[in-house]
Amino acid sequence: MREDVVLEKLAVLAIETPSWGYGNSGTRFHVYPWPGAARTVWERIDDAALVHRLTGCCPSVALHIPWDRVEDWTALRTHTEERGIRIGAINPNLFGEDEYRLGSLCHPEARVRERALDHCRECIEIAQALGSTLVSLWLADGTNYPGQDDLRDRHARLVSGLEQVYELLPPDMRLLVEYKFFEPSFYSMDLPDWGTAALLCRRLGPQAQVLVDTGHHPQGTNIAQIVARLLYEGLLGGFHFNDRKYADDDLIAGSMHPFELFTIMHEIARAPKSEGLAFMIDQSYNVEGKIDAMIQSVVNIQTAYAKALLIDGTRLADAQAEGDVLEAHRVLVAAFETDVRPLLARLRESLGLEPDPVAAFRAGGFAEQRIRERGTVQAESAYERT
Ligand code: LRH
Ligand code: MN
Repeated sequence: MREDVVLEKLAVLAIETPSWGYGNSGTRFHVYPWPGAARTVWERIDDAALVHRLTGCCPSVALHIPWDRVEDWTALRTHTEERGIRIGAINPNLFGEDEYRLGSLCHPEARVRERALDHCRECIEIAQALGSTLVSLWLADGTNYPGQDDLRDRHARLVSGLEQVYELLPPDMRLLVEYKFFEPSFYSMDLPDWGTAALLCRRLGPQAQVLVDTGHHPQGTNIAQIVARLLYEGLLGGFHFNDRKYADDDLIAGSMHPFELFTIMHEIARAPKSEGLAFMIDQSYNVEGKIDAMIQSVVNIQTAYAKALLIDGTRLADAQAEGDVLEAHRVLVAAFETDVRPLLARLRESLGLEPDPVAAFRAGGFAEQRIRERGTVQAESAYERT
């Protein structure tokens, strides 16, 4: 693909960052407070705006409710838009209340299912108030032991619950359905895989699409193939990009499996239609700084996409047609091994930005300024909360 076309496509790649990636977060063992980390949704949005200012490609921030709840949604919208970004996906939280022990939309008791539906209704209203057209739903629902609950009944509740959520959507709003194969449930997750999510979205209707979180698959899963299939079926709505070595580690995208991220972006680059796909980051940083880690993730996603756009599609198609297996693979590897840093630097310079946004953050005094303004918040892990 000609370089100018590659630059054009890179210039329209928009990556949404998660508000929850800017605050202190940790594991069940401990939360290590980061000096200057965002303490409130207002500061989390300030940091998301800084990431957009330094990268030029993160015009929206995803919120999680109630983690980001405020009294005055209009004030939050104004605060966000005054800083040059907008509110993106609204994530309901159907796992953070005591009564969700046995699930939310799939809970055996109608009372709890009603409560979960109420929360989804409220999140749709919040999205409307904030000018967002995306509700991104992940369920922690599942069981921990065989026999704990009836698996067919739970699926029936899931179908009924999502149908009721779907009915609540205004015409311009999309529902992203996120699956995960385990955790926090350890025997069955009610929404465990892409197939279940695809069946549900097909049943719900055109406003429902599948969200692929790259950390939510069993080891060895071919995520690029899942993406190719969902694109073919018109059921792919977007991504939660992150990386992992073992489980749902929520590490920097492309930090463990850059070639896997490249193969995923190859499916996106060759897709006839990829407009409207939500490219979102879903990560939390336990031992490193939040803002520069987020910027590094953005850079890694841009890098994977730039390399994918450089794949020689003609040579690839010819080799595939001739059954020249190695040549076909070598065409991909040639693009993957291309150093696209100069290309990305030119893109950023064309936007009036520093060529290396991580270096720009570190040299810009932004971290020091935040430590002066915010200090260091004492954080506590689940264990220490007792
Ligand atoms: C679940 C998940 C989901 C979010 C949460 C922060 O593992 O990926 O997308 O709600 O992380
Ligand atoms: Mn996710």
